[in-house]
This record gives sequence, structure tokens and C-alpha cells, in this order.
Amino acid sequence: MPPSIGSRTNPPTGRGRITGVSDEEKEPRHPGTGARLGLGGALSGLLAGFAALAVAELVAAAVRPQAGPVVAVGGAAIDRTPIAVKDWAIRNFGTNDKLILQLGILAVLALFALALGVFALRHRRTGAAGVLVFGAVGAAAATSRPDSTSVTDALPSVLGAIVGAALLYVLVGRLLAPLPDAPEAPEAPGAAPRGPGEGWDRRGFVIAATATAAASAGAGVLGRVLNGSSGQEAVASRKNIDLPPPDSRAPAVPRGARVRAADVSPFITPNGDFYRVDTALVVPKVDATAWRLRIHGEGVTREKTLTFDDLLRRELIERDITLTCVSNEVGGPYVGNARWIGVRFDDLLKECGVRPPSAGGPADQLVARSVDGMTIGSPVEEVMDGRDAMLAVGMNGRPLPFDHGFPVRMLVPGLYGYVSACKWIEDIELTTFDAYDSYWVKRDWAREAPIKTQSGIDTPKPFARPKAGTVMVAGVAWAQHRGIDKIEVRVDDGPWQGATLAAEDSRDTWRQWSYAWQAAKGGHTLTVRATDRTGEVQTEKRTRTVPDGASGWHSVVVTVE
Ligand SMILES: Nc1nc2c(c(=O)[nH]1)N[C@H]1C(S)=C(S)[C@@H](COP(=O)(O)O)O[C@H]1N2
Ligand SMILES: [Mo]
Repeated sequence: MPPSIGSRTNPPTGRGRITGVSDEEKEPRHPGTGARLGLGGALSGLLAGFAALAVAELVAAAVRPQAGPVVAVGGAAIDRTPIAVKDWAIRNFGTNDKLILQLGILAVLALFALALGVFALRHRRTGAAGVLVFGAVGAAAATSRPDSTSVTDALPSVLGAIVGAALLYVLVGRLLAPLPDAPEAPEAPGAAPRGPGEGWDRRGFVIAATATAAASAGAGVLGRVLNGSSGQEAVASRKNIDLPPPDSRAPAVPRGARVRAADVSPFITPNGDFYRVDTALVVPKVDATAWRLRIHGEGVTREKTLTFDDLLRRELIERDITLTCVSNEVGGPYVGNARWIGVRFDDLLKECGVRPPSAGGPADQLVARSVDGMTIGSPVEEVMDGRDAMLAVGMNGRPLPFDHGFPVRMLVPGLYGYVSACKWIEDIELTTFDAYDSYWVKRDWAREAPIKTQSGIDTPKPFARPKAGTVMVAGVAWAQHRGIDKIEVRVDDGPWQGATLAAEDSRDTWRQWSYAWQAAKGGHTLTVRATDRTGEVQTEKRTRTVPDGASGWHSVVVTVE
């Protein structure tokens, strides 16, 4: 048995104090200290866990921010989360879902740490070894992430766990150690006997615990700061980008594209307000000067690897495109409209020798892969049918924000984001739908998913209490690449009334609408529906977001006063 770190040399002494436990697997025999000792054990576990995470964070800063155990386990959890849970999380936590997930992981870890600490009081070595099990889980998660390219991704978890295990061993040792100044002689007659809980090395434990807490906090903060400032090259590369003027400008947004009503979604969504949906717990920071995009696969006769500057030298188009997430509920927030600048995608593919299936090309699926391992499969036919599919480099006049895919993302008007809008793209492979299922398709979402015709009421808000008289009802509607032709509003079970449609920017963008409602007192339900340019009326049939997007009418209940 190796020498233990806690002082074990003192021979067992009299009653009233914890005996020098010569066998660590033996229960301390001190009567009356159980509760306190348990507390000390729990605290030891918590501190050891905290130290492990802090060290892991620090090591992750040196390895890769994404290799930290919480991020890695969180990412693995996201990949395995059933759609129902994901939907529930998005509904309840919105864009905070990732924060909640990480807090949840920390809470679970804290509980395990507490339990391990208490367990270690009786089984010190096994308890300490238990910390290593969690390290192994973190390491396995980190190295099995799709963006993991090196076994060094295991280091944060492994090193953190080793430090955590050692600390748990030491701290529990302090708890079980006899007093260093323990008198060897029996207590003098008349001396106050030691009370319960005074028999252990309280001072030694407090010092060790405080040192652990302080050092962990220091390591944790340092790790956080280093992780936060990682990607300096990427930030600098973004600052240095001067987007050239596009060769084909988007026409000015028509004056009449905006209705006169307060609280309608702004026609162009500012970058900072644009919805964000992705699986990345740490937003990838890609250095544009080192970035490369490879195009290869079936039917590619001329493979290409492009740099960011190669892209900027090509024909740039500027287009207004409304992007929508398939996870958007009826009336939901996951839709936004921006003015994008990007490279014409069909030209680029043609240069690579790609032909769409209708022209005899062998590949019907284009799989875009991102630096974080996401795979998004788009139909080659739609990408090349002349619509403004692009490799976007600019969003509302700025280089793409990191959140939205810097340096380059894909966009295909008319298709939900999960089948068209790969962010942080780095690889494009031509293949077939038969041969390969992309990330979301593996998780039960449809292979092909054109955006469904939708309309929503932005104002009045649900349960609003407008005054009787003229109430402006207004919102947006979209049917990207088909266009919106008609909006109707219904009050309660009354007849459908034509609403006023704002001018159309392009058929790839949403369209605002308004309706001046003569509101009578009482409770009312307002419902909206759109008709797209194919003549199809938005269906009343409510469907879930899975597998290919929610359908149904949006209603708002108000009380007119
Ligand atoms: N790399 C990567 N790209 C991605 C995703 C992702 O998780 N990872 N999510 C997709 C989905 S589901 C949508 S709806 C859009 C959202 O783009 P936005 O976050 O810029 O609004 O990005 C798409 N591109
Ligand atoms: Mo999405």
C-alpha cells in the first residue's frame, strides 16, 4: 500500500477523536461526528469537482475551447437528444437552451461530486478513483465529437480528473487524519473532554479546502479568460475584411414594403436580432485567412479548393433573403430577413463540372460540412435551378457575424435552414440522397424541406387589451421563392377579410401585411392565413415541426376594452 498523504503515523489514541485510520477502507470510529464528517466529505467532493473542471477549462484553453468536458458532453447530449425534448427545450428556453443544458450538466456533476465525497470517507481510494470515471466520460465525449481531429481533445478531461481525484484523496485525508498536535498521553483528569466533531484535523482541512477553492477559482477564471480570448486571429481576420461592392446589387427595398403599424417585425432584421439556431455550444471562430473550401464528389470533374480571397474575386451578388428554421412553431420567432452578399453558387458548381440531375448529373444531394462537423444536405436540382443560391460572406453590409457562420455560409432561398444554410462551411461533397443521410436526417427530419407558406400576427400581442375602435392588426407572411399573393384575416368565426399587403421586395423575402380592424368590446380571436403565388392557401391543418416544418393558422386572442 503506498504511503498515504494524510498523516497516518500516529498510533490510535483515546476516545474523543478520530483514530488514525490505518486502513483507509475502514469507517472512522469517532462517535458523534457523522453529520459533520459527512458534510466535510460532501464539501471535499464538491471542491475536488470544482478543481477538476477548473483545470479542465485551463487545459482546454491550450488545446481547444470545444474540448472542455462540459462543452463536449453537452455537444454529445445535443446530438443524442430526442426531437421531443429538443422541441420542448427550444419552446421553453428559446435561445437560452444551450445555457440551460450546460447548467444542467454542472448540476448533475455537482450532485455526483457530493456523493463521491461522502463515499470517499469510507472508501477513500475508490472514491477518488470515481472522479477518474467522469474524466473518462468527458474524454470519450471530447474525442468522439465530429469536429475532434486529435486525441489531445481528451487532455482537458483527463488532466482535470487526475487533479480532482488527487484533491479528493488529500481533502478526505485531512478529514480522517488525527490532530497533528494530538497529545499522546491520556487526557489529564479534569480537562474538558473533546466534544463531538472536534476530534479531526479541522485546521488542516480548512487550510486544504480553502487553498483548493482559491486555486480552482484562479485556474477557472484564467481558463475562462483564455478560452474567451481564443480565436484572436479569427477576430482580426474579420476586422480586416473589406467586402467589395457586389457585382449585382439588390434593388432598394420598395418604399411600400413596410406597413404603417407599430410592433411589426422590421422588414430587415438587424444582425444582432437575427435568430440563431445551431448545435454549437462554442461558436466556431474561423480565421478567414486560413479558411479553405473544398468542392468534390460525384460528378465533380474539376475539384476545387478555394480561399476566402478566391471567393471575393468571383462574381458577388447581393440579395434579400428570408431564412426560416424548420423548428419554428406557427407564430414562432425563428425567421429573419437580411440583405446577404455572396458568391453565385450555381456558376461555381458548373465550373467544377457539376450538372443537376435534370441535366444528367449523377449527384442529387449536395452535402455541406462545417468546421464543427455539422452536415447539411441540399437538393442539387434546387441549388442549380437559377435561384439565388449563394455562398454568403456578408450580412446586412457586414462580414458574417461569427454566430451566423463567419467566414462563409450557404444559403438557398426557399429551403429551411437545416437543408440549405450551412454555417462555418468548409467542405462541399456531391453525392446522392440514397448514399448519405445528413445530421438532421439521421434524427428523423425530412430529406427535402421546402419552406411552408406561413403567416403570423405580430400585433396585437396575445392577450393584449386594445381599446374599442380601429385596431391595427399586422404581421408578416412568407412563402420563399413562390411569393405571397394574398392575406386574409378572420375575427372569431366571421368571414375571411382581405388584408392590405405591403409591396413585395422579392419572392424570396417575407411580406408585411396589415388590417384595420373595427374592434368591438369583448374577447376576440384573430386568425390569419396566406395564399402563395402558386394559388395554394395556407393550410389550417396543424402539424408539428417534425419532420418537415409546422403548418396551421396563427391565432391571437385579445380582449377589447
Ligand atoms: N454549422 C451549422 N450550420 C447550421 C446549423 C448548425 O447547427 N450548424 N443549423 C442550421 C439551421 S437548423 C438553421 S435554421 C440555420 C440558422 O441560421 P442562423 O443561426 O444564422 O439564423 O443555420 C443552419 N446552419
Ligand atoms: Mo433550423
